[in-house]
Amino acid sequence: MGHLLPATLAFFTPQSGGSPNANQIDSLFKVTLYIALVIFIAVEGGLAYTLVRFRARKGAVAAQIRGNTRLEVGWTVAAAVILLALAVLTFAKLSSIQDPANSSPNGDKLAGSSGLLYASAERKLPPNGKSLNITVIGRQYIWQFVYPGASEPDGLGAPYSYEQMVVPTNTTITLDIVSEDVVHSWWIPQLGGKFQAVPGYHNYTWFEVEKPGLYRGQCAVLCGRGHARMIATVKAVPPAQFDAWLAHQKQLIAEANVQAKIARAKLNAQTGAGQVENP
Ligand SMILES: [Cu+2]
Repeated sequence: MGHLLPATLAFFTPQSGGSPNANQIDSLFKVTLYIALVIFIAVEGGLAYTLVRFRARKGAVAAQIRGNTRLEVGWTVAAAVILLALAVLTFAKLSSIQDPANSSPNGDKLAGSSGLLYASAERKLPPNGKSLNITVIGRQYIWQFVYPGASEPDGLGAPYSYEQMVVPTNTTITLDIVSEDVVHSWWIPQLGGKFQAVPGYHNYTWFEVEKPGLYRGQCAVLCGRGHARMIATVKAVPPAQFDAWLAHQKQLIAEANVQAKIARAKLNAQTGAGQVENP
């Protein structure tokens, strides 16, 4: 029974618990919800009471009331005060939702590889300037994630993964969200709000996962026939495990590229150079 109320409320409130910004959104929502609940109960209770107390009776004559200045001024001022309080609270919390915070002390060290640091005039960085930046690329119908660690000066050779993003726990992750074709929408509810991936534009957000685990999401805007299959998961693992995974992923991609190069050379030898793309 003690779990019933929190469980019911959780059904009506945003998912949270994955990242500090998602928790802030959740607490803002709950403040508004509780105020609305009190007003809802007061209004509906008053209505129900009035219906019963002043129901039609034989011989009863209804009182004819024409306005009540004090009451009307009262509810107008009260509504304005509530609105103002909610606005002040929202703006007070907004920066901690939008702006990335520093990683926790036991997060990934983000040291040793300058590729892990990212600077941009538009992107907001944590106060210490350090975050793990991942580029989220939306395309029909799969999400691609590009991690820092480009091996070539033009930015190529960076490790990447599809559908599942792997991140270190307790580390500020900044996202650079782009699209290759149509508008998609990046959304992992437990890790914060929705962000559109719009062709030609960059959108930025961030999160920090405390607990290792899987956080699920789904492209949140209808982007074509395969939209339903455009799922996304974020897998949070301890920093050491992440570093090992990233190195392994990089190695797998390098090996696959070597195999592709051999296959291309073989095809070119059979068909003549220029017959195969990217010789
Ligand atoms: Cu999509």
